[in-house]
This record gives sequence, structure tokens and C-alpha cells, in this order.
Amino acid sequence: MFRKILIANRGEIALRVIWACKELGIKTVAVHSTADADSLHVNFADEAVCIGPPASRDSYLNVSAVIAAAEITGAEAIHPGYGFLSENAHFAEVCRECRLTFIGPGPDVIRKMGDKAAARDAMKAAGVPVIPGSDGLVRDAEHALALAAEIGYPVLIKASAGGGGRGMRVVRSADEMSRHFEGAQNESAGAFGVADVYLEKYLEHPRHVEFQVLGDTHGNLLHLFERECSIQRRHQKLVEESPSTALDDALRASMAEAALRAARSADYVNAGTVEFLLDAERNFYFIEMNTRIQVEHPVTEVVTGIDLIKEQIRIAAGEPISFTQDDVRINGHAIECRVNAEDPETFAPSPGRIRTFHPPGGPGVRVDTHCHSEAFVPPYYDSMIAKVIARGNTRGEAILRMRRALESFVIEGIRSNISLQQRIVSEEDFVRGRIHTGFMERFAPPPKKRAAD
Ligand code: MV4
Repeated sequence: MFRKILIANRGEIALRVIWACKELGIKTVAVHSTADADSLHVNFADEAVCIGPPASRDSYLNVSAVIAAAEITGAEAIHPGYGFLSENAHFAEVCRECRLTFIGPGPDVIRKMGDKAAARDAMKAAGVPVIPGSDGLVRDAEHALALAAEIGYPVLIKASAGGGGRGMRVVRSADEMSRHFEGAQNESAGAFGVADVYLEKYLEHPRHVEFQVLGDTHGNLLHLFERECSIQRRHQKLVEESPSTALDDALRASMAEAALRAARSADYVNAGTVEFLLDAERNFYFIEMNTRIQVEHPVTEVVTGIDLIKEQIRIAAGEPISFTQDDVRINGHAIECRVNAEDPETFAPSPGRIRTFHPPGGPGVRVDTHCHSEAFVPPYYDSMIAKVIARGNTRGEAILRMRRALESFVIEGIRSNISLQQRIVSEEDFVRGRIHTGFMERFAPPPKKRAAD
């Protein structure tokens, strides 16, 4: 096992990794930007290294600064958390060259899954269902028109270097094709430096259901069931739960089998997530594989009783997964609400100094956060400041506990989306489990006021 791990991240996930290391008897090194010098992850780690100014590209995304911090502190492994360098194949490669263990899959797997068109082709070849669409990349608008004529409108143009929804364009008829094709290419080139796009049949309001998988270096590969993540806005998830209300045992087993087939075909090692879209007729299709720990991993931990971060670390150290597939059972139901520092109506970010921070507790409630009364929420990073996870023996009990937890969560000094989350978990459709990726459209922000004219 490792003696010392560097955590190349900030916020609640950096703290979450520190807790796991403490339980495993591993020393921790925090890295931080100047904006995060007083952050809790810096305080609770055994050592801390400042790696640069506030902007992520100069600190948390600065490969040489992170590697240097690991070398001067004698860390043997790096946990990347989510976001930042977590799915950066180049970073995983540099770690390997510097004899540092990257806690995640190898660079080849990260690269393959990061190329969404190649991942789709590989999954199709492995016998995992994919949405009807292009084989590989689409060359130009003519090519896209020909494909769309075959599979039927609407179609979706996706950025191959994208994922998570950036660089996507819905095309509803042939006359829209050239405009949207170029729009998608330009957005992709601007955002990722690569214009490559591919095409799929567009599914209206599918559900997003993802499977957690774990693979070790001994050839063990297993799944920890699903998370339902349909409630999102602008590709930011807001509420996640496990199990999904859309699956029965037969569908769950067949999706789990497909997720394992996907991971097996990639020789997957460490924690990963296989994302599917599920349509109203209960057809499911692979869309992407994420090669990191995800924000919403706690709902899986809470219903299975398995500590995913500790498993990631054990796997990276060459140990076998500490349980078998038969040991994995869903016990009850868990829901996660992401608490963001933002206006609950306009969704505008609301960074600043927190004055009061009183997180909820009590039976079945877990809060993952790095915030506290007096904490400063800097404007440079993602606006998520806490995750509230409620578990119940039934989904109904989890909902009641979530409502009670959100009611007693007090944050003053900055605005938060807690009132929006309360409205979501009280919506009739949510309570009935009737959710899909269009659910948040009913909470649209008010139209922007135009300048006086
Ligand atoms: C789709 C889709 C409909 N049809 N693909 C958005 C994020 C990225 N991971 C894939 N996404 C979608 N792909 C086809 N062929 C609809 C979405 C989508 C979505 C997916 C998951 C969760 C929320 C979403 C919100 C809007 C669109």
C-alpha cells in the first residue's frame, strides 16, 4: 500500500479523498491555488503545496506544478478527483514516466474513452448497444445529410472530443444541416481544439442512467448497479439517485451486463462509469464512458455500503477488489442534491464570503462539503459547495429525509440553490419517479431584462 498520496484537486472531493486516506493509514499531500490557501483540504492534509495563482489553468491544471509537488513531498501516487486533470491522458502518461501512480485507468484507456466517436465504434464492435448513427467521424455536411436521410430526423451532431454535452447540435430537418454542422464543428474547435464531430439519431427526453464499474489488476471486474442522473440543467447534474425508478430487475441485469461488456472490452482498471440513455420504450444505448470517480459516487456508496475511494486506492496499489459481485446489493434508496452557490431563479453564480453554514445531519443524511461558516467561495471554480445525500429504506423515506435535510440547511452570506432543490424534490413528477432529461425545463430562468430602449 502507498505511504503518501497527493490529491490533485480542491473542494469537497479533495476532503473526501483525505478521509479515505486517513482510514487506510496513508499520509496526504494537498495542492492548492493561492485562492484556496485557507481551504479545509489544505488544513486537513498532512502537507500542502501551493501550485499557482487562482486560474485553474495555472494551478490545478498545471501538470508540471502538480508533478513537482509530488516529487518534493515524496508522494507515491496521485488521486485526481473529478474534473481538472482526472481525464487527461497526457497527465496520466507523465505520472507514469515520473514513476508516480495515477489513481485511475491507464493513459491508453483514458485517451480511447475521451475520443467519443472512437469509444462509440469500439462499443458497437464489442456488442454493446449504441444509438443508430455514423461509423466514426462525419467528414462534412454532405456526409451528414446522407446519414440523416438513412436514419431519419431529428439527428444530433456531437463533438468527438466533447462529452458532457458541449458542442452538440440538434438537427430537425435537412435545411438546417449545413448551419448546425458548421456550428458544431466551430464550437468543438473552439472548446477542445479539435473540430471532429459524429452523428446520432436524436432521442427526445431520454433518461440518463449510468452504471458504476470497478476493475482491478487481477482481472476482476464488477458493477455496483446504476445511478439515475436525468435531472440536470445545461449538462450540469442537479439530483442523482440510486436505484433508478425506470429499471426493473430484468432491465437492470441486462444493462449491467452491457456495462461490464463495455468495461471488459477496454480492459478497464479502477473506477469507471458507463453512461446510457434509456428511451420511453425502455431501449438503452451506450453514450460515453467516464474514466474518473464521479461527483455523484456517494449515492452508490450509501446504497451498497462500499467506499469507492478506498477501493480506487487499493486497486491502484495492486490489491484485488475487497469484495465480490455477489456481495454487492442495493440496500434501500439514496438521493443526492447538489448545493450550488448560485441564484435559485436565474442560476447566476453567487461566490463570496459565507456568514452562516449549518449543514443538516440526523438519520440517513450525509453531507459532503468543504464549506463552513466564514469560508470564502472563490469565483474561479465550479459553484458546487455541498452535496446532500439522503438514504431511506424506500424511495419515499429518502425523499422525506431529503426534504427535512434541505429545510434545516442554513447558508447565509451567499445565495444557494437550496430552495430550487426543495421545489424539485416536492414536484409531483419527481415524487412519482417520472423524470427525464427535459425535467428541468419547467424551472426555466426568467427571461433576461433587456437594456432600456
Ligand atoms: C444524446 C441525447 C439525445 N440523443 N444523444 C448530453 C450529454 C452527453 N453526455 C450526451 N447527451 C445527450 N446525448 C442522443 N443521440 C440527449 C443528451 C442529453 C442529455 C443526456 C444526459 C443527461 C442530460 C441530457 C440533457 C440534454 C441532452
